[in-house]
Amino acid sequence: MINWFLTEEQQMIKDVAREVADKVIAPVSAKYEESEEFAWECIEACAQADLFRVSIPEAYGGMVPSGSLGVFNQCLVVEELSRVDAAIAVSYAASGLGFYPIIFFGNEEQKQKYLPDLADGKKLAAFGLTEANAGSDAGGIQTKAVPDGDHYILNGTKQWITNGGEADIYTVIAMTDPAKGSRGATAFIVEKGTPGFSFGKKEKKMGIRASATRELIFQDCRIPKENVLGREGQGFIVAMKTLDHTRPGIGAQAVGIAQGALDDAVNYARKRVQFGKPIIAQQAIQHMLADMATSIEAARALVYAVARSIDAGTKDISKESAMVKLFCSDMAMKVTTDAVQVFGGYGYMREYPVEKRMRDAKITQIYEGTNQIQRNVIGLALNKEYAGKKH
Ligand code: COS
Repeated sequence: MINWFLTEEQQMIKDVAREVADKVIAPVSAKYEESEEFAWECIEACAQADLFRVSIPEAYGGMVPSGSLGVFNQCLVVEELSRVDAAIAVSYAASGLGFYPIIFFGNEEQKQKYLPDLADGKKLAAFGLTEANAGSDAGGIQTKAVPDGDHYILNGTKQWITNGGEADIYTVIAMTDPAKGSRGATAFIVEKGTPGFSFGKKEKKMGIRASATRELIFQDCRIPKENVLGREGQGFIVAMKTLDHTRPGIGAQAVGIAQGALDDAVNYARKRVQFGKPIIAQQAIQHMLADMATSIEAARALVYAVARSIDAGTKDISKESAMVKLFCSDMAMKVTTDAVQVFGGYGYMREYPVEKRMRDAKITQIYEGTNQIQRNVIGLALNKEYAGKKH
């Protein structure tokens, strides 16, 4: 076993998350997968276990001391929850995606107003960037926010928003000056219940079925000016900086999913007898399991290194954050596909847990920026880094 040299507090966070995952989530995971209902009882268990506090500053009800960010804590929790159920893990993690912009760009009043309830887990947050015609091309959003006295009027629709309809607090990116392109976007805090703000139908998905994915619909929705996050025109930066800090969490989710698949596969291979011996004694299976275990450890090491680096204050982290998301999600897709293979025909049956893990792994290659976009981010950063260097 690798010693990750967790502090006492980090070990406690990991242990508590594992306990919630094993005792509360595991017994109901299949039920929520089937019904596709939002697993409020699991979210409430996370709240009671103080798991929403791990990435919120102490000053606002969380447990992150000033000078740190809690990204590593968040990764530890997401990994443990994803080992058991990636849908419930993403419902937890998407609240972080929604509240990180408030932590990074919120003013004192906004932080005091919104963060304590999010730290208590009394409320969930969500992040509204994507639109029907603005997925990878996030700068192409069309939702508009037009100033009107001491308000802005929002019109437009956000698509595929995790926690949509369930969350109370939404960070929404809208165009305030479309002529300026990405420099004309602004971030807003929008509360559920604001007149003119409604939700589309719940999407039916390949995986992470217990998570809620809905449209956010704004029709002449009046948002007070004090709900602008950061400055007008800073919305694209708010979104990009947020994603730089949350993509390691997707890496952690992928590691958790893959670890769960490996656990299933090893346990199955030790019991399943063919040709007179457990299939784990067959080298073809042994080698698959060995590759799976090795790639999970490599991915975990990358998540932990980058998350710790972010917490330590490293500023320019876009490239490494993209690398975590890219490497871990591709790893999880491969590991979960191989886990299904180890199970053979049983792996293809919904009665066994591994096909769910394979379906859940797929989204980690897509959301928070497709892996093609991650490669663009990495490639552009390399080009910049090497410009002018002599080799
Ligand atoms: N941090 C700070 N600033 C950033 C940044 C980052 N990580 N990434 C870009 N910017 C800045 C750029 O410096 C540029 O600023 P200037 O206008 O001052 O030059 C501005 O933002 C626009 O950047 P760029 O021209 O690179 O933007 P593009 O429109 O080419 O888009 C990508 C860049 C593709 C990387 C971006 O749109 C992206 O990440 N897309 C995926 C979105 C995503 O993850 N969606 C999932 C939804 S959330 S679940």
